[in-house]
Amino acid sequence: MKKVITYGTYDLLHEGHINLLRRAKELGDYLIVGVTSDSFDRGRGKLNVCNNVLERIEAVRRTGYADEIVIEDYVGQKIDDIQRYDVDTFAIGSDWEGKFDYLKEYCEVVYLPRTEGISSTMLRDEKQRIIRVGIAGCGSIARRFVPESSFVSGVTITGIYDTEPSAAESFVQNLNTGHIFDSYEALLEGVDAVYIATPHLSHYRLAKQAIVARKHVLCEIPLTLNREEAAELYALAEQNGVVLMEAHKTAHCPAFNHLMVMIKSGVIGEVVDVEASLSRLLPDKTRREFDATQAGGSLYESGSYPLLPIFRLLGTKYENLNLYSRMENGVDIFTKGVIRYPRAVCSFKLGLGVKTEGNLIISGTKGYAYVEAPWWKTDYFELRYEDQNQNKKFFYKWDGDGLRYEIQEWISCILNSRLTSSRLRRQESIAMAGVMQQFTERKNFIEI
Ligand code: C2G
Repeated sequence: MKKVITYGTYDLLHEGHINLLRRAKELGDYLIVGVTSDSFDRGRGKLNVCNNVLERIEAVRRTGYADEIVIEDYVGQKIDDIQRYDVDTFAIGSDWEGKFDYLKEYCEVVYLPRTEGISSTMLRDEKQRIIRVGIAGCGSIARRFVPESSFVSGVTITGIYDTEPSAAESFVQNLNTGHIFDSYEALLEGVDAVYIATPHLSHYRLAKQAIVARKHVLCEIPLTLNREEAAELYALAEQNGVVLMEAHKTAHCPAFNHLMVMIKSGVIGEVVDVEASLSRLLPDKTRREFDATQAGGSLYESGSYPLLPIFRLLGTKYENLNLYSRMENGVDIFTKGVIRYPRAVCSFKLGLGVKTEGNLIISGTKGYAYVEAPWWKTDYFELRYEDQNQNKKFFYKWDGDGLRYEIQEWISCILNSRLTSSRLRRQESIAMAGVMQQFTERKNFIEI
């Protein structure tokens, strides 16, 4: 019996896929079809796949050509499959010509003619609603947003607004994108959604204005520096039927999310301690980050990052939070926070004027997780145990600046009318604003 194997994503299964499967089947007596897993596709940069793996498997099954379907989940699996299933022929479309010649060591490799004029990308574009996004504020993070958004389908950058017209002009010229609006109101009128990347203190006002105008909002961290304001914005977004998301990169990091669900499943036992740190020494003290009138300082700047694993693993109902800060010209150049829960204690360190090891350690009754810096955009972590033979290392992919993951989730929430994302729950975002507020009010606060 001659065995043939072929692989694909088979998203929005179309005539091109069906022709390919038929031709592959005709090459032998038994056809094995490898369908990519969702995480494997994300890992190879396919962020816009519409059907999930179960739907794609079902679509392949319904063609009637596959005698067996397997899931492709890792790089190198093709060699393993060919040997495991004793495959005679590997077949793939001609768009891959030459790319799989390395498999010739294991079996015959055949490139079959690709069907012209049809592709999953084309079908996705046809059925895709395009969300017109406006950008408010054109600092360095907004500059990264534009190229990152090009990896997500369904988004177009319509325009930009900045209080500084010259900054907006150089932004549009350098990035060759959008149109300059001369007021925030005009920007809101011309778009479906807005990305707010302005200084912290304007977030609440701009987000509220957008939500009331029924525009979806992706707002840079920190969403607000006040718990009531954050809660009000989420309630308002719900009433107006729009998506409000805080642009928290770590919340969308694939490795971080996998670590969180593994720990929730008990791989290190009960979590007793989370330590998370992040420091970035900025020598230029004239920057916004050191300006007390613009809510500069370590906690406002990056507190949302360490608070995420703490709140995700232990919840937002802590018993007590103490803050210890080194202040300089009215801003904290270093803050250490200690959060007590009934059966756990967590701490975080943040520095703009103090350097420290930026790692994340989660300690449990059976073992601990170690994530080295930069853990907030990690592609690697380890689970460690008393018996070192049990230790495990996990590797992932983090593409580009990583903003594409949050943009993709935001757009997907908008297109699917999902008002909340499980990646950053409302109560977590509101609790983060509560911590900022406690600092502003100098409650349980000691200057060191
Ligand atoms: N195909 C085709 N004609 C088209 C479109 C796709 O013949 N118009 C073929 C592809 O060449 C491939 C198969 O259909 O052999 C599946 O295509 P995709 O779903 O796009 O999967 P792909 O990204 O090519 O993944 O490990 C996965 C493989 O590398 C292939």
